[in-house]
Amino acid sequence: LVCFALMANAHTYLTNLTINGTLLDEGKCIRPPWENENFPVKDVTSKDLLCRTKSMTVASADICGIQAGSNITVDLHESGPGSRALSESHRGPCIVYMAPLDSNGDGPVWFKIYEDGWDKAADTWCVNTLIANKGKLEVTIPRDIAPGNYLLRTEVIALHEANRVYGADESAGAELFPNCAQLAVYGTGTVHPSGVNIPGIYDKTQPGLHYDLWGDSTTYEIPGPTLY
Ligand SMILES: *[C@@H]1O[C@H](CO)[C@@H](O)[C@H](O)[C@H]1NC(C)=O
Ligand SMILES: *[C@@H]1O[C@H](CO)[C@@H](O)[C@H](O)[C@H]1NC(C)=O
Ligand SMILES: *[C@@H]1O[C@H](CO)[C@@H](O)[C@H](O)[C@H]1NC(C)=O
Ligand SMILES: [Cu+2]
Repeated sequence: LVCFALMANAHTYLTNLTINGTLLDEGKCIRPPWENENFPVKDVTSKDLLCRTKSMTVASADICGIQAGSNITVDLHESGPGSRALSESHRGPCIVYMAPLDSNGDGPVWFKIYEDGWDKAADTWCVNTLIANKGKLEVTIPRDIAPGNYLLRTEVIALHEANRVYGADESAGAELFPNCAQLAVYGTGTVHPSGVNIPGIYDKTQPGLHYDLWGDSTTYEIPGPTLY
């Protein structure tokens, strides 16, 4: 039982944002509050795929201001400040999406702003880089998007059980770790990017989610739409 309790938390979640070079307090602008939300989403048709919560009614109290075109650093950790990003066994890509905040994540609103998969030559996955960078991932907010409030959705996908399609047995399938944050984007942009539905974008059988880490693949296809 103790072992199960530990394993249940041995994944990763979004802890802190760094904006304008300043590390913000743990949980600031992050949605939902992380407590009890450190679990993998395996059913990609679940509402949990949105922000790892079925209930988008629980908003963060804050919306963090950021200039379009500037960078945000997100911090992902296994069990709070100081802990590792996640287990080395959890190899896979990192993907970041945005959507207008007033959509609450519903509808074809999500556009992809960042992705990092597998560097075959170096045999390095985004997760390896994330662990080496002590959980930090730096992402650029597109310069040309219209000012306004947005959801930022970070996603790490762990492929260690993804050689079997989700549902094939109890542990089969990729582990997805989505988290969201609330941002107020400033700038002079005018673009309202078209988007996709979450859930709805992924299929458990697609090659980016059904993938054998130890097989003889020479490529990895990052799931989701093309980059904005
Ligand atoms: C996140 O912020 C808290 C302060 O709220 C700080 O103690 C902690 O070290 C920060 N976490 C990381 C990973 O920097
Ligand atoms: C970052 O700087 C912008 C000005 O460029 C400001 O509007 C915003 O509130 C700052 N964000 C934080 C979190 O301090
Ligand atoms: C912003 O982040 C990108 C990676 O997404 C990086 O290439 C770039 O150097 C960063 N820019 C600054 C000013 O730190
Ligand atoms: Cu895990």
